[in-house]
Formats: sequence, structure tokens, C-alpha cells
Amino acid sequence: MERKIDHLEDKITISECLREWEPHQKKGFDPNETRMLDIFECWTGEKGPGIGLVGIPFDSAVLGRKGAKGGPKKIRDSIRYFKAYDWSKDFWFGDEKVIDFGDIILEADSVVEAHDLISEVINKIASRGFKTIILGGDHSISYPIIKGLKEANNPKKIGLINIDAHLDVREVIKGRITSGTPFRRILDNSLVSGENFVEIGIRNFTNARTYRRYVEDKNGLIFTIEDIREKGLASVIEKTIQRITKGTDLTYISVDMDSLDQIYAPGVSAPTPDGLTPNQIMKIIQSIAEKTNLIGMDIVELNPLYDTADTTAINAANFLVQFISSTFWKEKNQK
Ligand SMILES: [Mn+2]
Repeated sequence: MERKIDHLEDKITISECLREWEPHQKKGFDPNETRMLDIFECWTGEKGPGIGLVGIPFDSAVLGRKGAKGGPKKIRDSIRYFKAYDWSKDFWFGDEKVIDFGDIILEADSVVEAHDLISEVINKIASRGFKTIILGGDHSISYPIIKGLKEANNPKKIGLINIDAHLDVREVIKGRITSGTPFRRILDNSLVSGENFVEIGIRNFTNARTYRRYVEDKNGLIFTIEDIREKGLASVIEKTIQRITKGTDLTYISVDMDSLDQIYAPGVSAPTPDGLTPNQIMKIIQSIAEKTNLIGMDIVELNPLYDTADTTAINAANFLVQFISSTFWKEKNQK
């Protein structure tokens, strides 16, 4: 089954809605538990507010090992391991719904054209009032995602966190837009102010001095893996929240799976040792969702071709579940 969004029909096909391809569509055998899978519903024209899920199986701009276009399907597959119950808060959210917009099948001749289509789709979903989880795909998609969100929410300002081993602020050289360029394009096009931009998890020996200086000159805030060890995660989160909420209305998180230590994430485009633990990323997502106006998150650079026992994919799904749980929890508890 294929569905279409508004008048983008000729360019974009939305398909692969989770509940359609999920081989275990029927309810679980145990009526005492609610599986995460059971709270997803295929989009049939609903308006928000709510949480939306969309996949972007696009890896034409990847700098590392190709294969990230297989990310959305593998993350969806891995949702099966989770329940709609947050033990830490004794919070059951099995009566909530997440609207699945499916995967965007792009028919584009160039990266630029593909990015324009991604922006349009994200704009449409956000304009309908959905907070959005985007499954990549290579990291280049964060630029058109932020562009679409900015257009949908103008003139509101967005604070942005990139959880990543790499800065991803490369120069676009000879017109080549890559998975290493998204945040430079976001900052240079003033979609986000450098003051409201934070990078967490940056590694030693994996970045260029020129790009460090670029972020520093833009007044961006960088926390390396060593900074987290020295300062502690709670302090890093506190300083991050100060930055991304300073003069802004909305916040957004980009999660590059290579921010995780290689041991938790063998299946990425650019494997990198000495990284974050899954728990540290969960804590960041939880805090930002609870304490700021978080409108979206992307999970990018999962490359299933190199994954071992779906380790990376299941970690990615765990991040998705944390976003959903914390977002619903905040809605229930903020008033
Ligand atoms: Mn990246």
C-alpha cells in the first residue's frame, strides 16, 4: 500500500508504514503487556498534535561505508523488543498513539533535489502539529530536516544538539554535499544560531582543527567525550539546556549512531572507538524532552550491513522509545 502527502504526489511516495510490513501484526499473546508496536498507527490523514514517525532511507551523501539507507527498516524491526511502559517513572503509555508516516521513497536526481523534497515533507508533517522522529539515512538529512522545521515554525527559533563523534561542519567543496556538512549548512544559513548549537560526544583524532575553530567562531558549544568524563554528564546536560533554550522557542536533537562507543555500535557508516554509552544518550534525550520544548529528533548513520546481532539497530530503537516515553510523560505532567 502506498500513501501520499498533499500535492507532493508526483515526487514522493510514502510507504513502509510500520504496521503494514510488521510480520506480527496481531496483538501479542499476553494481554497484561502493551508492546511499543501496538501504539503505532499508519497515518491516514490525521492532524496533530501528536508524535509522528517517518523514515528517510537515503544514503547518497554518505562519506563512510554505504548502507545507511537500510536504517529505517532495521530500527522499525527492532521496536518489537520494547514495551510501552517506563519502569523508571512507573509510567504506562499504552493508550497513546504514535502516527507512522512511513518511509519517504525519494525519486531525485541529485542530493540537492532529494534534500528539497525532505524539507517539504518535514515541513508538512510539522505544520500538521506533529513532533517528529526521523529515521535515517545518512547525516546529510539533518540540514533539510531543520530547514523544513524552521519553515513550518517560522519565526520561532530552534536550539539544536548534535550527539556525534564528529562535528559534521565540513565545507561544501566543489559543490559536494555530504554526511559531513549538515551543521555548517544549518549555521551558515542561519537556521540555528551558533549560540544555540551544542555538539556532544566529539572524539579525539577524528576531527580537523579548522572545523573546531569554525564551531568556536560561531559560538557553538562542544563537549568532547573527555569533557563528559571530567565534568560529569549532569553538568554537561545542564549547560546544554542553558544554551539551546537561550532566546529560543523550540529544541531538536540529532543522534548520530557513531556517537556511541564502537562496542555498542558496530553498524555505522564511520565506526569510532572511545565513545558514549547507550545510557548516557538515553539520559540526554530524557532530560531534553522533559525540560525543553523538544519538537523532533533524528537517528542517523545506522548501517545494518555492518551491524552485529542488530546491536546498533536495537540501541537506535531504544533511543526512539525514550523520546516517545519522555514526550508523553511531559505532556501528562507539565500541567
Ligand atoms: Mn555525523
